[in-house]
Amino acid sequence: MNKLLIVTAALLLPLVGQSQTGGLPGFEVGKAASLSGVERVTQVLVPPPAVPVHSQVNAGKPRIVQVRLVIEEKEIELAPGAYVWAFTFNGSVPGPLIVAHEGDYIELTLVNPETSQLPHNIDFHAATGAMGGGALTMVAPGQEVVLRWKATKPGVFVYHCAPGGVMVPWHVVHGMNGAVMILPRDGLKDANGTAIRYDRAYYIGEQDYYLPQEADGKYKRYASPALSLNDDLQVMRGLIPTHVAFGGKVGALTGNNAMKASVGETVLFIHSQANRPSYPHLIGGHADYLWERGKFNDPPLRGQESWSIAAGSAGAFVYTFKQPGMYAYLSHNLIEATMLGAISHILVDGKWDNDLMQQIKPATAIK
Ligand code: CU1
Repeated sequence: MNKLLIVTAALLLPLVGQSQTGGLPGFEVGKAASLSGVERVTQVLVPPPAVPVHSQVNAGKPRIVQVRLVIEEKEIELAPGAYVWAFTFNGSVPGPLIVAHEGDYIELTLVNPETSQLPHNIDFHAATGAMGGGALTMVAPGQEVVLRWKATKPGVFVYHCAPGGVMVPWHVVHGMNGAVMILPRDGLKDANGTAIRYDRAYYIGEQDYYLPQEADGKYKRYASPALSLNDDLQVMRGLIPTHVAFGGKVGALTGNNAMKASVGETVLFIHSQANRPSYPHLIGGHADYLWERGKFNDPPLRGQESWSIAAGSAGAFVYTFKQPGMYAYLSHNLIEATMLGAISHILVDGKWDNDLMQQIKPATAIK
């Protein structure tokens, strides 16, 4: 009998060895499609507001898009005298935009260097299962992990760190979020199916911060992120941010840091907010085509003045600039725009069109 058991066990061992792994622990795992022969491309990620080089249409077969995110915890001065321990993907707040096409696979290597003090992971709103991948990507300092997920939904989507409980908002409001853009394989379209193409694209990640202050109003500064935790939570509980930055810092995209465009150019803007709503508006322009909820299977709205970005989502719009000058793209909660930092600039060159707007008489004293 014992001999029979040993023989049976020996026969079963190869089957056990063949069982699928890689899924959520505790569940039977189905086999992935064979990806042998599928083209692999490495995407070079860039700090926002830049977006990676990409094609707007990809009529070819789905590919595996390899990306690498290295976590960096570092103190930044987000406004004069206002410091925060930023938790970043690849060093930027927000993290870089990742671009792929519907049907592609994203293969992420997430690296948490030994120099980090905290564990981190990543939840992709564009992905399916395992807390958006958060349950399969937790990495302690000194670890790295590789996760592959299939892009089944076209649109723009948030990603963010989600290490559990109150750590989720704490990491998110310390900058640990970004966005993914999954383009339809045949590109963007209007409600009639007519192609929409853009000449350039910008990614604006809106970041709310909750900085503790001294009794005299000065912002507190901490020797490590953990030391700020209790004070941070007190401010976060009030739900009123001390800063709301377009880009990781107040003024990151204004003045000399303005985004650039030219009259006649069609620009795609992607805007994400991982933690609270926003109300974008382009002063002196419009959203010619707007995917307010950021999902490209929906027909875009046309000619919009202001719109909403839901907490934990991204939206996208295109605008063809018709006049030169400095534009402000902001949250039309004007208090947040002017007092907390929720504003960016776009410097547009080109020729003014008097038909669209003309000052008939300069300001002079009333007669
Ligand atoms: Cu994190």
